[in-house]
Amino acid sequence: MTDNAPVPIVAYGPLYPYLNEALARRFVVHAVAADADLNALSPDARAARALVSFGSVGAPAAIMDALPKLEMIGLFSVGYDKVDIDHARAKGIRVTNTPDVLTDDVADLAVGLLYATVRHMAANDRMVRAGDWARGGKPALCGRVTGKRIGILGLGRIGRAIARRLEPVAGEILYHNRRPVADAAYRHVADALDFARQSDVIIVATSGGPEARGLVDAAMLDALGPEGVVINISRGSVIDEDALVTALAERRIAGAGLDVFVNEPHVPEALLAMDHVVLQPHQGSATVETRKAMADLVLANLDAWAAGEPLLTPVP
Ligand code: 8YV
Repeated sequence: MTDNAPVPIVAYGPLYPYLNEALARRFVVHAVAADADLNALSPDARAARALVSFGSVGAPAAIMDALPKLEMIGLFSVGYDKVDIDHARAKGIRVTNTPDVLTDDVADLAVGLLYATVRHMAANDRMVRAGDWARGGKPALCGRVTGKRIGILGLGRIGRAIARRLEPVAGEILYHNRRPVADAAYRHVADALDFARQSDVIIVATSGGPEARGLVDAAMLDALGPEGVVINISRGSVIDEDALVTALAERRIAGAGLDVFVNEPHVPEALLAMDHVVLQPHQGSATVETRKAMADLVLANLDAWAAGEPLLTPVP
């Protein structure tokens, strides 16, 4: 910082209230809606030197171009697929995210979704509430989790945390990454279709973005097969969503547990009527403790930037 004048920043899209309040104590905050007309920004907002944004809103090139003094983007998420990283790099804008602090909660949700899906927990809950059980209805028998071959697609921080949780119950844990992970005790399967064929469950834990788009396609779902289950806590775009809906509708796979979708908050209509699907409104990191830890990490990065110190968690 060059002087002690209050630093203007932009809060882009809705933010978590605790974060909003903490930002307001440090900076002059200009709220800009995610769908705002960027040509109509006030001169004060255009003077912003930092921008804070939710993962689902990110920072497209247009908002960076609309803020000529922008130096730093503090992202309230680990995934930065909605930030135009190349554009930020070209403009010398630094970007931070919130890794590690959310790993355990996202992994917990993945495991919860696995059990909920395989054990028909959401459908059975609906059955009890509807009074069908009391009227003598018999829930269908379900599959089991214990002994299953769990395929982790993307053995990064979150993938490993999921694997650790499932070690005591899995028949085997295998993973598919571009390259084997040096210190991982699990079996690496280099070919995506082989990986799907050898898995009973695929848990999608890879990071999103263009390279991962449509990684799980119709061929992979068919390789997983009619007893197979897909869990996704990563990004909706990693799965070809149309192919997934069709495979579920045609029972070419057994079920899916989904926390993320291509066009959030909109979920493909067909999924809403399927009992073999468990749906969550993108809740991976949404615990009181983790959302606070994420906000604190955004703030710590901004404080470091404002003090001219090294950023804590810069996006690589
Ligand atoms: C967030 C997430 O809920 O961190 C991520 O990448 O997907 C979630 O933790 C969401 O993006 C909020 O910013």
